[in-house]
Amino acid sequence: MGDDTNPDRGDAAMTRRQAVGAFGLVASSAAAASALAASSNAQAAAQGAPARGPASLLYPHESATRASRDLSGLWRFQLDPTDRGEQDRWFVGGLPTPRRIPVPCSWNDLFDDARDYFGTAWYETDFQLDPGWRGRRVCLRFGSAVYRARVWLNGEYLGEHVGGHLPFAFDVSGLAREREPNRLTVSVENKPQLDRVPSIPDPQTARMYQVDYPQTAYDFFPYCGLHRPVVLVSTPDTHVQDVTVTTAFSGATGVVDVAFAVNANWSGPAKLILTGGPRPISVPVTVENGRGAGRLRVDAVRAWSPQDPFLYRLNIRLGGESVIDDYPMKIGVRTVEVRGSEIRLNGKPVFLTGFGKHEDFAIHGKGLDLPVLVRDFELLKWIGANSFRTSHYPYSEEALMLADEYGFLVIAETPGVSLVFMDAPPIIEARYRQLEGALTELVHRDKNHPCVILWSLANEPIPKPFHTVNDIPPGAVETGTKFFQRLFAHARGLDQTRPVALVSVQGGPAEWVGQGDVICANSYNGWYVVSGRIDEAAATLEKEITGLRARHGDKPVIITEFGADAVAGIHAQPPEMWSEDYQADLIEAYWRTLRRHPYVVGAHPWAFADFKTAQSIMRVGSLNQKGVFTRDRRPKLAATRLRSLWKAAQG
Ligand code: GCB
Repeated sequence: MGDDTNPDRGDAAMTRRQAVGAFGLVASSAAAASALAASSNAQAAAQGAPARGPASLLYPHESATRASRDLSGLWRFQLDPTDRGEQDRWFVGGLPTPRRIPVPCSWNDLFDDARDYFGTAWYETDFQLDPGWRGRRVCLRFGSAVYRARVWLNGEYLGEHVGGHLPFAFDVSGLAREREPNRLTVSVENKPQLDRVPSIPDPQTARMYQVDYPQTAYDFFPYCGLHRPVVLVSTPDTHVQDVTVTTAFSGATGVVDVAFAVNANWSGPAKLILTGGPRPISVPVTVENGRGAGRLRVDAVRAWSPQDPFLYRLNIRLGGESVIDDYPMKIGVRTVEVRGSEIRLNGKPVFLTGFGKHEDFAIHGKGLDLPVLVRDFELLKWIGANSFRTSHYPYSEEALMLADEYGFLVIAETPGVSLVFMDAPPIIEARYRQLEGALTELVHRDKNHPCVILWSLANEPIPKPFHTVNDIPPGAVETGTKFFQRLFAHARGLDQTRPVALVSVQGGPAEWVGQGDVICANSYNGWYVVSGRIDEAAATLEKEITGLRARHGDKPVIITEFGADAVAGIHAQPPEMWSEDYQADLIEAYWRTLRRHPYVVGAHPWAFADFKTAQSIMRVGSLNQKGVFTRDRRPKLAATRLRSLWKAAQG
């Protein structure tokens, strides 16, 4: 936690810079960095600090050449309902009447006046640079801020990032003072807007017959704030900026291709070193104009899989005799592909058991919560799950790293939840650009995780919002078709090594879903439709999946959501809706039906645990209670039922 008194409050040279980049962290931080470089490189030079450049987004793993400091703790915090903070230059003078807030955490469950607050809020902390970092490159890295963050250091504007759930960073070399305290100020704003992703339904065009509070077009609480750690990262001036690892097999030999980038167009010798196998493997590489690439061949390779999630350690080491930079990371050697109606991992078909989840817990909201993360993964193992979907946004990097270690297969989803296509073209285009940017950032962040086997571009896009009485506007389906053609092409351009899909509802529209390599469908027979009738629900499901097969040829199908709300402790015989018995029986009926169709390659009941939603007539206690576990992770009847079904299926 920083000190409340800052001797420098207010006297930093202040140049207010324009916000940069519509959405891109790369664009915004790079543009901000070059703007800053012009004005304050003199200060950097005076401190012997490197000239600023674009900040790397690599996860800040430490090594002999790299260190990081997590600024998590109790920061100062102030709501700004009239948006006066920028005008009144709170980033110079400090927050006028702050209270304490933990970072990372959502603000909504902490303060009564902040639960339904979706405007601008300000965060502030002080830190001292490590004296050992003198003269080194220092970056400031945010794991995630929902939704739009603007950042100042010692009164200097660094830039902004728009869109939650993904990291952004700024090079602050020279700007972070070495001998005096530094003040970091961040404004975070989460106004519900039509042109954002996710968006709200347009009250002008959508006539709603059911309105939630706060109004969201999606079914989870719109938590906001600094949700993931804010970290200072110190690297050598010349450093590895980005790494892409792809793996393949040649017989029993693993083939690991590594391409990497070094800042400032550096050229020189480097080495790739792989350890963890019987003996280290090292390959020399020549870096030219900031680009290096090499291939490691691993004899008798241990392939990564849920059964054996073995990770090798890869070091990208710049320099010859004396090491300039060393970036360490863990990698798994595996392949994933769609062949006919199968998803194949390392050449063998897999069947996905698991859940759609949420980052959600009482009081923390969507703030990174490592104990909950570990407990969830333990429960996933206990129940016999081998996979999960990051519904409905990118999860923390810590979750992905842990999934690599536990051996979970991950469907990694963008924040594109509940997209609709009845709004004006400029709104749809703004959403497209936001989503395309988020997808770029997501693939860039998670491309090296062996656990990620499928990109999900969206969850339940629909021509018009649910709960509206309007007809589907003419052209909405075609507009969506074009939208997804662009998005699929973009995804496939970013990553040729993984299949891509979108998650549909009510099977359609077929023109959108069919663009995927895998057909992912959510299905709520027995709940929203065919309510209360489990046998009929199973018969309707049967028709649904044979319909998907007829429409989409031999592509593999995953039923990515199904289930029923169950209030823990409610029982009924015969089973009826909202009871634990009904939920367990419905899930079992789905499971048995799905298993009769060999092209169905995954069954994910919705959801792993109960989670917070907006207030509505549909959600008892403002919770979606389709969890197989309660919000505090106690198993409902469905959990023990699934455990025996899944264990039996695994033999
Ligand atoms: C869905 C959505 C999910 C909801 C779920 C429900 O189809 O994808 O976000 O929470 O239904 O329970 O209504």
